[in-house]
Amino acid sequence: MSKLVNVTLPDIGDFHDVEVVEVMVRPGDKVRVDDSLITIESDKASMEVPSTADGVIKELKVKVGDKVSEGSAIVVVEMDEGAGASEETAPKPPPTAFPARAPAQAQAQPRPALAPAAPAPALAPSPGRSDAAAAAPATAKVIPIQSAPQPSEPPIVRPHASPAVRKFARELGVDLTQIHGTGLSGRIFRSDVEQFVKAAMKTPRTEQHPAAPGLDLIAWPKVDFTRFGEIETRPLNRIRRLSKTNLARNWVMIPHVTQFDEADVTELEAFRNEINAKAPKNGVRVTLLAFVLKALVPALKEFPEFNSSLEGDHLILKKYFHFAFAADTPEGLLVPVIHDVDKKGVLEIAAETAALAARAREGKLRPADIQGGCITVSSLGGIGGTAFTPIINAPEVAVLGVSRVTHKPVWRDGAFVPRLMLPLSLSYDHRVIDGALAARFITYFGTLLADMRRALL
Ligand code: CAO
Repeated sequence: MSKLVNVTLPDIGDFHDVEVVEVMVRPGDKVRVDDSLITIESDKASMEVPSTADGVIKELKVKVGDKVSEGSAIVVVEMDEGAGASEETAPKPPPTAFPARAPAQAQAQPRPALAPAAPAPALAPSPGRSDAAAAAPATAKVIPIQSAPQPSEPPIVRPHASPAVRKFARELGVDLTQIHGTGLSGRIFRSDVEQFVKAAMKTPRTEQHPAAPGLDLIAWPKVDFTRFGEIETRPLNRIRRLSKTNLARNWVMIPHVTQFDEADVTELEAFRNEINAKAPKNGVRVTLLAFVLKALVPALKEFPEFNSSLEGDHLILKKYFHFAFAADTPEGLLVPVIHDVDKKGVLEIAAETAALAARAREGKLRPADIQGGCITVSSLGGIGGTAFTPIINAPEVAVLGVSRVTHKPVWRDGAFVPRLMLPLSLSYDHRVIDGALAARFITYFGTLLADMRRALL
């Protein structure tokens, strides 16, 4: 005897019309209680919605791109009578947060902080009816994956663990990705976290890998500013909170060196103005950024170390050319990625840059828009300044800062001639790139911008 259970989206706080960014199951798939069904993503958080029933997926009620809100149907699960279901699906007793499938989960669990799940009243299926419409709603509990898409972060590998175990690990400062769970498919239980902590306590400190080894800093100064005058306290938004921790990590963990240079873009600017004079025809306004991105392709081909990531004692050299660029938005700094720049022309790159920058400012970047970057370009040329020291966007090994072009007298053939010079500030990871290599790279890059025909060679 089987029954159909409608798994629906629970209360996810103030979020409405949240986008489905991933559907992890297909009709016919077997699912267990707590297996993830879909991922939803708002501008504030990503969350997984797990199944509340053991059984077989009978029907998908959503697809990628759909917008869902509390109560939206997600899937219909065909359950064997007597098969496992979370307490949310059972008429009695009142639901606890998680099913009792493992000792660590048997107790009532606190709700995840970002997405409180309000269990819906449990409804029994209509007797005698087996169609999806008659299915009993079973409200799923969403699990926050991350509070925001992280600029150019590698794809998130999310360990299997309940929110309570995650909370427990968080409280102890344990990184769940370091633990191999003893549950099914590596699921991590509270006991696994405890074992991990015990083992770590026994390991000599020198063998451990703390997030910032060797940093023995004094406490941050605590000052009562009100003693000195009027103040206003403004909470950091999500993007600034993420930037704060990422930038701090990158700054302390990567030995940065910044190499400065100037590229002669006199001819390039003349060409760009010519293109833009035809802008209505081309339909796109080309800025220097598009040429900078395009010229990076031959530069990275010539100097592959700049298209790499450091992993332990290995250098991962990438054969693809996906370039990130910093975009200044009202919410803070975001870093969208243009993929396959080597396969695109300057007009296409310019159009895509503008579209991505617009999406970033509207808070509409999709996860794919911010992943896979090889190197970042940070252009402050439209604003001003002569040079700056950009911070590398880990796990990349270099970031190219671009400042405002200015006319400068350049000594040529026995006389000063006015040339349009583009200031470049290249920060690089000195563990991967030697100073001489960086100087060669930036010099070569300058020759490409001075004569873009070289980029075609
Ligand atoms: N020198 C002089 N003028 C420049 C220039 C340069 N290097 N680069 C761009 N400009 C001009 C453009 O041509 C454009 O002029 P018009 O309006 O006359 O056409 C104007 O400046 C504005 O350009 P833009 O900013 O709209 O476009 P862009 O392609 O140059 O840059 C983007 C796009 C998204 C990178 C930019 O808008 C931005 O957000 N920059 C800030 C990045 C940032 O915050 N970096 C710091 C991060 S910490 O490292």
